[in-house]
Amino acid sequence: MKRPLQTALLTLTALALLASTGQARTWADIKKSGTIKIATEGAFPPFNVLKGKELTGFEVELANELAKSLGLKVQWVTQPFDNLLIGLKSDRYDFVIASHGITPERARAVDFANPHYCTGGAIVTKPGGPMTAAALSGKSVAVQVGTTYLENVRKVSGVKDVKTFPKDTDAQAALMAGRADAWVGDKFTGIELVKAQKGKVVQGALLFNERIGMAVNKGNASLLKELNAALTKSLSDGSYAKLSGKYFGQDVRCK
Ligand code: LYS
Repeated sequence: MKRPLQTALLTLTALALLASTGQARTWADIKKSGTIKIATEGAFPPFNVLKGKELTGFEVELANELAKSLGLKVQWVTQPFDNLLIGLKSDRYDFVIASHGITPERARAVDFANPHYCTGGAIVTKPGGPMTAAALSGKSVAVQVGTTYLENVRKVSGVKDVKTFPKDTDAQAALMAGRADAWVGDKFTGIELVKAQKGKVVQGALLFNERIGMAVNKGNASLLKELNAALTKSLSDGSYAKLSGKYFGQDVRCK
């Protein structure tokens, strides 16, 4: 892809302009049907990952628990990351949980729930590679398209080449294969990669911090209210802490 920044900006602008079809199901509609339709990417371990036919991960389990506490069955949909908010705007599902950073641009197109975790974008490289923003000068960096990683890498001055990939795992593979000097991605995903690669890569500096939230279609206040209430309950009754401990060995809620 030649012009990742321009493409990303166009996508966001198009997204903000895309009129909702006005068919978003309200809380009353969803409650009546008994089933909530949730979309995720399914390619972002350990948050959401499709293993064979099984969809799992921290966000998948969290959303399943929230739906259960709301008395609903779940129907999951998986979509490439940069299609997720577009599908939401077209009312193809009720909400998205796919590690979206809450940004002003996205918040013009969709409404975000209270954050369900806090994280940051980190540099991962091979030993001896660039570990800081300054060290990225003159280097090539692999990132997933449509992400806050891309947005933030573009702000680092002097980067020689930003290589974009449809999937985060492809961007990681580019680093491993030596086709990029660094990969920028989620710090928790980075920790997993470092573990899996057993010393072949190391994690460097954080480029930015972000709050991650579920998204509903713009104006779907009744659904947003229920999601926030279920999340608040999970955060206070110990179920969130238990799930976070299972996946990360720590509590990843925003403090
Ligand atoms: N947190 C990043 C963002 O908001 C990426 C999330 C998912 C990447 N597969 O863009």
